[in-house]
Amino acid sequence: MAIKHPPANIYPSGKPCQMTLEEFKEWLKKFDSDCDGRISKQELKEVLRRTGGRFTTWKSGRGVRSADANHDGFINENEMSNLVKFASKELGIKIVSY
Ligand SMILES: [Ca+2]
Ligand SMILES: [Ca+2]
Repeated sequence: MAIKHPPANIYPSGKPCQMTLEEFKEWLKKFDSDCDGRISKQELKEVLRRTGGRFTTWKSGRGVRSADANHDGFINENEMSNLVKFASKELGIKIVSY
């Protein structure tokens, strides 16, 4: 398994992160390995693998499906905010607004 990206800065203190929605979007973009501006199911799977390693394809598929408002199979920038609920539940990331 080739590591293509520099390690994403997740859980820097070993605790679930707090980030704003803007930071969350920036963070997600680190996982956009084909740089098309959207997060595919495959890319979301990588997010899950990096954050916990114990998450399944099924869960990543579910994350994409629940956030994918226009049902094209990808999370675009507008739809990323729909991932917030998924992120807080499955990834332990707290999205704060300030
Ligand atoms: Ca992508
Ligand atoms: Ca979509």
